[in-house]
Amino acid sequence: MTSHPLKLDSPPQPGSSLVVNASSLTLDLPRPPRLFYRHGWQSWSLAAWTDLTPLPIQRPKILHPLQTDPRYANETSPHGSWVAAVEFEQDDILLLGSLGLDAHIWLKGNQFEGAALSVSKGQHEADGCDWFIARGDEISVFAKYAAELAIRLGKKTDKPAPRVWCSWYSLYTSIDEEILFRVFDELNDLPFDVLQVDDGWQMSIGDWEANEKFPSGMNALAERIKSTGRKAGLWLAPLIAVKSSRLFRKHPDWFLRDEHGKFVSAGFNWGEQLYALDTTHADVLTWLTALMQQVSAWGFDYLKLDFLYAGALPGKRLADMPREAAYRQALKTLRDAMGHDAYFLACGAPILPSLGLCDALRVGPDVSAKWEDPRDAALLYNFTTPGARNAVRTTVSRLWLQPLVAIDPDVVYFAEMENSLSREHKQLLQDLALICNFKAISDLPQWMTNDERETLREFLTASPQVKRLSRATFQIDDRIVDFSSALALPHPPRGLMKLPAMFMGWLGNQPFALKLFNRLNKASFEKRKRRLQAK
Ligand code: 9PG
Repeated sequence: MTSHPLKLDSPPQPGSSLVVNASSLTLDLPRPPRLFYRHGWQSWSLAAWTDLTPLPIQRPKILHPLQTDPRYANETSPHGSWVAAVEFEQDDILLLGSLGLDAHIWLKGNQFEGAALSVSKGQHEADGCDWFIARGDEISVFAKYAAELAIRLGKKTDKPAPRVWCSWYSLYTSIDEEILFRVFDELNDLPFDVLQVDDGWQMSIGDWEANEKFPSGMNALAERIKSTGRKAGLWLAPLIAVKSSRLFRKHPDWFLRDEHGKFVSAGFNWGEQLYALDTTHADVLTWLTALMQQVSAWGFDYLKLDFLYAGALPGKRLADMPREAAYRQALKTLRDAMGHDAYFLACGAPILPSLGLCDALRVGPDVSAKWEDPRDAALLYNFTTPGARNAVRTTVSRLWLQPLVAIDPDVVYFAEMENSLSREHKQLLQDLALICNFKAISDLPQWMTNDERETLREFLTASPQVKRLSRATFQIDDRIVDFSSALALPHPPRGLMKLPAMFMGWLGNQPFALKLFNRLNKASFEKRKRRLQAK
């Protein structure tokens, strides 16, 4: 079927919806809206209801490939990946959502514009691109959209929601087997289903073997966890590598390049430039399969696969296929190779193309033990960096995905120690985890008082009744929880504040500054570890 551009002069009546097939779509709005629902590309990218003024371009630009869809990072009109909505007044929302994988939507003046990119470039998808349009109250238009997506992409598995202890938000990369074994022992009486080892165990980004901090090897690590009857969890970022890795040095031809033959940047992290595998290479898929088989042979059966966006970055692939299709093929290969009994959490992952292929999906940025970093929020206008407020804002704005996949709001905190969140903010995170029914924690047992430990135990065993009351409010058993304080965006830098904003944007773009920042961070994690060892 060939798909054509389509122009619709009037949207559906309130309470109704329709599906149309078009390569691109223009939809006249019946009246000027007051709010816009912006949906970011991948787990960490901003999703929020905002007013109609264009948002400043988030900084620094060097991080665009790992924080946004780099293809649209410099757009100024309100826009979003796959789905957008406008609010005319309370309970009167118009949603335009793609049912295909490669669409982008803009609000231009009084019109929605949607484009399905592989189609408009002439590479017709076999069945064209379907678009879903609905008008009504927010909860029901998003629910109808989710139901249409479930038909096309698949939905939630019936695996029980895991209760996870994850090493990242306390030890960061400063993990070693001695410290983890101690933590596992001291957590023993708490009802966790998964103990998950995060970043820090591997030789290098690209070389997924135990480093010198894990002398007993990965088998022993998984065995130690499984001997207590729990699932062994492991973090990996299988679709990226750094240039210094053996993988990159051995197979530079496996990495994604642009049309000029230059390696495509997958962003900058750990003080290094990141590169993306081109998953349309048969050899890359074979390597990914072997990697997943290795990880499951070690004994890990809960996998947090991270930085997955790299598989869908724009670039010139060996096989000419839409980037989202290339990504989905890679994800399916990873999924099949790890086994369907394993629990698969996708992170840093493009949202729509991950549906149906993973058990859980991170739907917001990382939390941290801080509410908000004023440098990132007010100067860089970046809402994808770690922080509790950023995580709550984007996760609450993506709760409509719940019928499709288990949604991971990231970890919550209980300990006072090493944490600057107020009690109220800790409670908001815990409440959001109850709403998502995805409970993950990183607090170290050594940090917790007896009371904190008991509160954590209650949290892990709770299964409250949850009811959504409005965009920002929920009823959890007999309590009302209000997330409004997290949802708003701060003002863009104004007046004299524009100067430090420009300076920070420039500084954040310099590899030397990011390297230095990374070193300082690492030093503080190491210091924290020494404090712990002294206890
Ligand atoms: C390990 C971490 C943790 C964490 C993941 C991911 O620059 N960034 O925008 C950026 C965002 C998230 C991030 C790293 C960098 O963290 O979400 O849970 O596993 O990797 O390195």
